[in-house]
Amino acid sequence: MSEHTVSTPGWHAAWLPDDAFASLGRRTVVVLGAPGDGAPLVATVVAELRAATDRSGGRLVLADGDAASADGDLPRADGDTPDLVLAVDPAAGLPAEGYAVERARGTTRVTAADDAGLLYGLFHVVRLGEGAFDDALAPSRHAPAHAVRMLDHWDNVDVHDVMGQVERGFAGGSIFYSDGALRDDLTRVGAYARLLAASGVNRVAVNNVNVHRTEARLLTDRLDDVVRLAEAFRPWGIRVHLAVSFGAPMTLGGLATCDPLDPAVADWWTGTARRVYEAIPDFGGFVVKADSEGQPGPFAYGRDHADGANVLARALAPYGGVVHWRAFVYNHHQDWRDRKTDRARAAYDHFTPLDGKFDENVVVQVKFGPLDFQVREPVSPMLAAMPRTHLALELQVTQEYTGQQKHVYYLPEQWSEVLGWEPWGDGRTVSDAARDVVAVSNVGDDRFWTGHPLAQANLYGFGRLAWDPALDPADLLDEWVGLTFPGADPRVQDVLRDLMRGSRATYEQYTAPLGVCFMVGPGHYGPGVDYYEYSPWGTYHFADRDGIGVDRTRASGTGYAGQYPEPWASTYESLDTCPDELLLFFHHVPYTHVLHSGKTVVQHVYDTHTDGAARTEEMARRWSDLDGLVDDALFGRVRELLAEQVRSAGEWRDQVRTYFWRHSGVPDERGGPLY
Ligand code: GCW
Repeated sequence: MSEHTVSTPGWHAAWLPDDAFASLGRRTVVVLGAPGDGAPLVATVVAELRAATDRSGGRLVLADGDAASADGDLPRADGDTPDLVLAVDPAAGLPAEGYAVERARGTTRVTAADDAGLLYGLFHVVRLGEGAFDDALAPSRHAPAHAVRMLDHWDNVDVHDVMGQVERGFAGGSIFYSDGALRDDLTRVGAYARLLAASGVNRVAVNNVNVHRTEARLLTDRLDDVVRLAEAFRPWGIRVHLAVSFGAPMTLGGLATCDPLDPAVADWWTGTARRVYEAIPDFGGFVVKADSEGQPGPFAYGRDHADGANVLARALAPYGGVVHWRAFVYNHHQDWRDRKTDRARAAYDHFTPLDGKFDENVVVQVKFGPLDFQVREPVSPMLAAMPRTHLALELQVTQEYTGQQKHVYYLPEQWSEVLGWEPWGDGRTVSDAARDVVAVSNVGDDRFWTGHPLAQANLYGFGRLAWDPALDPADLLDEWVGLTFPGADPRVQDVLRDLMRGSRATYEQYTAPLGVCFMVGPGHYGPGVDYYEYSPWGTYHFADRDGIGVDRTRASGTGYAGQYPEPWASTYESLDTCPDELLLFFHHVPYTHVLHSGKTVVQHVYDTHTDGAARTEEMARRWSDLDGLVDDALFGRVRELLAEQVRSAGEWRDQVRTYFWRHSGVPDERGGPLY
């Protein structure tokens, strides 16, 4: 539990405070053809509109008729022209979950493809605020770029001895489970589902991919818990998925094997999936971490990952379910003396030979980089190497390596870079290559949901970017500020822009430099330059008195650079063209190597660490300008966390600078302190 967990009931409204609905709530709103037409999300929309209009003095009219009949003659609400009309119109030619917005003759119309589209259209109007009723509003059409926009919770039912209630959770306990059981009161889960729907998320996996004993049983005798969670998410258009253990036929089914090619194993999965769908007809599917960090998998039987994934997929297929099969497979028993094994190569080496062998309802889920959610690593080459396999891009909203929700780190800046990256340099992006977009949630039972109140923007930004990867993170930030702090003094927006824009770059400045990765201490927080260097999990920088970095070239290194298509294989291979920010990921160079920026590696490290840490001090000063302008509890929490960020950044600065000094013997030409 974090020290921030409060026991009093109640939680922060995040991006849906009542005031965010004020513009809408003052208006006359008509919903056509609702409710009771077997579209439960329409009832959700109506309830939202009713609450908003009741609060702010507007009027809600539920009118008969379909969208088409209202085309010329908008329904009158007792003689008034309605300000807003919402209708589902399957004939409008919109993609699933899509909607169109237009304004004519004083009325704004939202036309939706289906009931989910109506819900997303409603939240679009909320985001627009007064702008939704401005005659200058330009017509627009909206549909998600990715049909599956999923959050994975690494929540445990039982508190795990090492990982706690939520693995890599930095916001208190789980909102689902407490001390070995599903919570009785799921009101807060409903509030969470509402926030997610407003950001565009439509799937949630409700338990940790490291599936321990109790959690495994969510699939069988604890299925009722999943039924209840599905009920809480359903009104918000969110389908529930479950992380399952590949070993379940043995641990739960009592079989002697979990060999995917054994017919008894296939039967067990078939029967189990049938029972799940009897209880939860809209169940989404399974998420599986197999042969990864100690989790069971097909390797024990000499089978490959396609054999493993397909047996589960076939059990789900009759019901339209999918398997998200994670590609996070690598040797975590490495020997630092072995210079050939390269963790970065592992997923590609294991999976790309299987391209085309996965069933239609398998989605191979790939972390965005080849290592593990680092502040800077290249985009995984696997995302460009499996054209005949459905892929999901996996991001991490929880800030495991990125400051653990103690540091301000606005992740959409990084995600937007990843989603828009062009593996072939020809306009096709990662977003085009990945069918689904998934991220590990950063939410817990903390009153601000995310520990650091500003980390709410990451959760919000994830949903919005999964819907539309082309959105500008700076615009998204303003959008989030507008919703979260409606009507606030303009200084609130100024300060938040100042703190959050470029915050990823700041974090990168004072932590592991130039793409070197890790350098973190125990628990993945704070500096630990050599902490992982001699561990079995991988070796990340090979620093000695002459130089630093991992040679991953084809010519003389691990060959990882050759996993990329052109133009990147050559770009990364060559010292002349490798981008500075990834230099030490791909090359081992002397400390005096001159970067494209004109600085030496060592001077770059000195300068960035000095400047990055100084920047956090400025951030803390800027925040103090908001005293009295935002909610006191929120103000206090952020102030406290900024103080920790300043402390931690100073520690990073001093340890990394000193490490480089002691290894290189090169003094800092700017003359800052070295120890
Ligand atoms: O980054 C690592 C984490 C593990 C996590 C694993 C994974 C759930 O340190 O805690 O396990 O990744 O993604 O499976």
